[in-house]
Amino acid sequence: MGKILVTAALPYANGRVHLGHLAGAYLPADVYVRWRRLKGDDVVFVCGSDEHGVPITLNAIKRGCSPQEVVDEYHPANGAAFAAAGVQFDIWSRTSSPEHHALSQQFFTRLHEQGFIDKREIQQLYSEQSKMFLPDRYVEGTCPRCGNTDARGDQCDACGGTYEVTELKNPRCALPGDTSKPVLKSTAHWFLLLDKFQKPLEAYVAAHGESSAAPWRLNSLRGSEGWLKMGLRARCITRDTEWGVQIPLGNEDVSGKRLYVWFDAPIGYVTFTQQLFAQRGNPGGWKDYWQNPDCPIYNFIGKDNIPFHCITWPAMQLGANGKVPPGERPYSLATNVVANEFLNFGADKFSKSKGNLIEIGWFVERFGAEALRYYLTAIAPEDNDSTFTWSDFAHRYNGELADVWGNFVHRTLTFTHKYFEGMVPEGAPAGETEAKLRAEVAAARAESAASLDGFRFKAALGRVLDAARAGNRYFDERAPWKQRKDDLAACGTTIRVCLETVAGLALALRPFLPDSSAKILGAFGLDGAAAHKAGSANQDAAALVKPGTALAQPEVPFKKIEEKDLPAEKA
Ligand code: B3M
Ligand code: ZN
Repeated sequence: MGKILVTAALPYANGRVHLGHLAGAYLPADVYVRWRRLKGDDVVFVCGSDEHGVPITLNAIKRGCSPQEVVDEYHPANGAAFAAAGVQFDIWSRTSSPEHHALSQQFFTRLHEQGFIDKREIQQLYSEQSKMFLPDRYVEGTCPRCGNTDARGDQCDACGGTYEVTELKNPRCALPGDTSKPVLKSTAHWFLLLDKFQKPLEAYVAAHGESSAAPWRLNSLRGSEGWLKMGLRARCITRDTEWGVQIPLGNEDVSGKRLYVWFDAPIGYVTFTQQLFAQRGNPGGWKDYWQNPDCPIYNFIGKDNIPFHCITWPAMQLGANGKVPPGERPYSLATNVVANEFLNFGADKFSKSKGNLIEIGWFVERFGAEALRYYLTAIAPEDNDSTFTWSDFAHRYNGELADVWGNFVHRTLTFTHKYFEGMVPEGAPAGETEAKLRAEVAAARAESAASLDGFRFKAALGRVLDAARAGNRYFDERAPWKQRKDDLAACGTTIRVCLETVAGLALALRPFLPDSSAKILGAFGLDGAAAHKAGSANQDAAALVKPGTALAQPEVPFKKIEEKDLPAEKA
């Protein structure tokens, strides 16, 4: 029981967030937050739009509008999409706020004053046709690491590598209508001297290694180890652009230059926490999360963000910690960087530019948030990329959520209403078979809890479904529709134990399926959070379901999806 801080990657406000984003960072983060809250922890969950950088300005150029118009459109749209999926941030803020600009400049200054930032004259790609420098995604070309010919200027989606734009092979301009060949031109920029953090970062990553008490997932670990092995090099943290945070160097010519988006974006996690506590009337409260060695911090991200969260951002924090302002303490580094692989759509990547994304709001309108949360957790890309297909979605939703869990809940409650006046029957003393099912439910809850603690969301959900299958098997074996005629007391026992199973598993499903679980628990007159505490203390769902309790009328919790409701596989 304690304070914890959870962050989910700040999505660029250059387009609508889609199912790939949700599965990659936001849904697992939300499930984890709900889980820790059920356990009684004091959780702060922050997120918001990343409104700077080339993804925004390039989109603005393509659409012929200002970057501000782009972010003003997508910031609220994306906030609404997450809300529709039941992802409940404590704050949904944006990096364009003056508070965020000020804090980003403070970080820069703290680092600069200690000699962690250096000015260098460098060669950058430039378009003679568009009369502008071409940072990051303004150019595309061949990845210097893996040879992918569709690599972006600063990062390759195929191998996850990041590099300086000048390392890119066969660069071509990504601006619409600009067919000129990019040329090199010299320009002054500021570099973060990552090499100065090599040793402390090695210690940081090693502390979360495979044999440590709480190891990171292999993707974060291997990525970080790989970077450290290559030896950290200075990284350019400014760009030739008019859009972004001003470089806070009064006596230098910084016109036409701004901080690199990946410098300011992670600082957003801090800014948003500060804004949240300011809103709560406790402006200093953020420090209890960011500058408190007893408060763990968890970053949920997609795998393409690993180097920035495991190397650059901790280096920035370590550097800033060398010069702590009065009234503050050093920043804590993340306890875990929970990175997911990608969710693909059929044979392709979900991609804004390829136009094959599935919007969250659109999906929720058709199939509901619980269907979405169930399926995306069931196929969570935790260790490997995974694939969304419409047929698999229908198959898993119908076959598991509706047929296994929904059916078990429904048949149990319906039977109770039909033959026991809607009240939990007393029944006869339970026998060995009942003890087995109770043990299975307790084991499922305990194992699911352990998986949640270990960020294994897919396993945590699957374990509960297994127990629901056991519930259905028990119901079938006992055949209460027959028992009722031969031995009413035995029939009562069956139904009582099934009702216990329903309540126990609904508790375990709360982080994943908050709405339906609350409804099911509500039918028992159980308030979820309190019931969870009572139930988790002794892992005994039986104690929650007292004979004689009147149950509300059941509803079909999960309506089947029919073939005709599904879009064509590659819509
Ligand atoms: N905006 C990249 C992305 O949306 C970036 C994340 C920032 S997290 C501080 O994947
Ligand atoms: Zn590559």
